Amino acid sequence: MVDFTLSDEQQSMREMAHEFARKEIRPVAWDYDRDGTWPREILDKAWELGLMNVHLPERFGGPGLSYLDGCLIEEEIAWGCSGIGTSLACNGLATAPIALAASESLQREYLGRLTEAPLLASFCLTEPDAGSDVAAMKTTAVRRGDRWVINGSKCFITNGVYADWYTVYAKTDREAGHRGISCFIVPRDAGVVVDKHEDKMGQRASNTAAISLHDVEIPLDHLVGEENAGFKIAMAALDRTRPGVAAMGVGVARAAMEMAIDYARQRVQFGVPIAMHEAIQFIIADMATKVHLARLATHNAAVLLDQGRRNTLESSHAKRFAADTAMEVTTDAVQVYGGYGFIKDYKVEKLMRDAKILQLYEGTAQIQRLVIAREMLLADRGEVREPATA
Ligand code: COS
Repeated sequence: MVDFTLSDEQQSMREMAHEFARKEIRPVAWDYDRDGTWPREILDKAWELGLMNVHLPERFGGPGLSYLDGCLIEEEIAWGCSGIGTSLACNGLATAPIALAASESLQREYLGRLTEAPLLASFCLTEPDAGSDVAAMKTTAVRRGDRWVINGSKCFITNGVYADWYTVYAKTDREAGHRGISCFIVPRDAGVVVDKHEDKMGQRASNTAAISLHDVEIPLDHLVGEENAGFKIAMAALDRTRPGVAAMGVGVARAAMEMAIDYARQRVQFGVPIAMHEAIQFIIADMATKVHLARLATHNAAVLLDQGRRNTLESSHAKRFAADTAMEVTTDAVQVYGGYGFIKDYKVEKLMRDAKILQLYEGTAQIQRLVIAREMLLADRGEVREPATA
């Protein structure tokens, strides 16, 4: 059965997230953007309200919300500010591999920590020479006695400066390509070095760092899942988090569309509000359709996860379409503002800068297309692929 009605609980959760975005995030979002400062106070409040770590199971103190619930929250938070949204959502990416594959005792210790205090964790996959090509990573983990010894550098690490622990991928078999990668939990105090805080174009309230590990020793039991199974753990984790990124794209696009509509109603040219001109109406109509479809694709990808079904294709559909939508709608919103859209006082330009990263992180727009093409061309070779529906 296809039913797009939200339950009463989901509606109140969405309203709560929206109120938080409206009262706590929007009023300060442009200050954080200008200064590139860290929204610690907002994160602490969000943690208190249960807007972080939303998928962590109840047995570890989390709220155990569904993926669809998470998307409802992430859309609202990103409507307030996607930079702050990324800061809030990052624990979800770091913990997804742990929830998927780690031992019960690792889960209890490290997932539990995040529900006991407003701590952060980071997902460390990308390296200077291994972005889209994950299998090309150079970080190594070598077994020495009762320890793993890890060496390497990771870049573009969200919350990297502040994380309490890191989900780190490293080569445990250098000759085996993607089959030689393993996943580990590395506590910050094991010796993780923060090399650089990045100064970014957009989402400036999120923290992005380059980190390195020099002979960092961790216990043998800090291996997540099987040795050499890290690549698939990473891919499966991204299947679970990409709908959340898509939801953020919907939130950013919706915010830009609302601003464009408000502006079009009050800006007068040729004797009437520009909203009366068909040229502007068509732009608004396209924005509305894209936001609507991006949300449907996002919810579809999330609901499949909630049903325990594989969503690789739908996750990439949602992430690619919502991120592209955010970029297109924010760019068009600046266009509706005309020259004023290019001026920082008018605020809409921040959304255009923020949207760009959505097409880059958690798999670029091109990687999503590559996944979609492979799923369509290879996954069900010779078979008619039944469309997965919510
Ligand atoms: N779930 C489970 N397993 C998966 C999977 C998924 N979603 N996607 C791929 N796999 C498996 C494949 O089935 C294959 O298994 P076998 O070894 O048994 O054959 C293995 O993983 C390798 O898959 P593939 O051949 O497709 O790997 P590639 O090296 O060609 O890489 C892409 C595939 C490009 C899709 C992958 O590297 C990727 O997603 N890159 C982007 C990374 C990213 O998002 N970075 C952002 C970091 S977070 S900001």
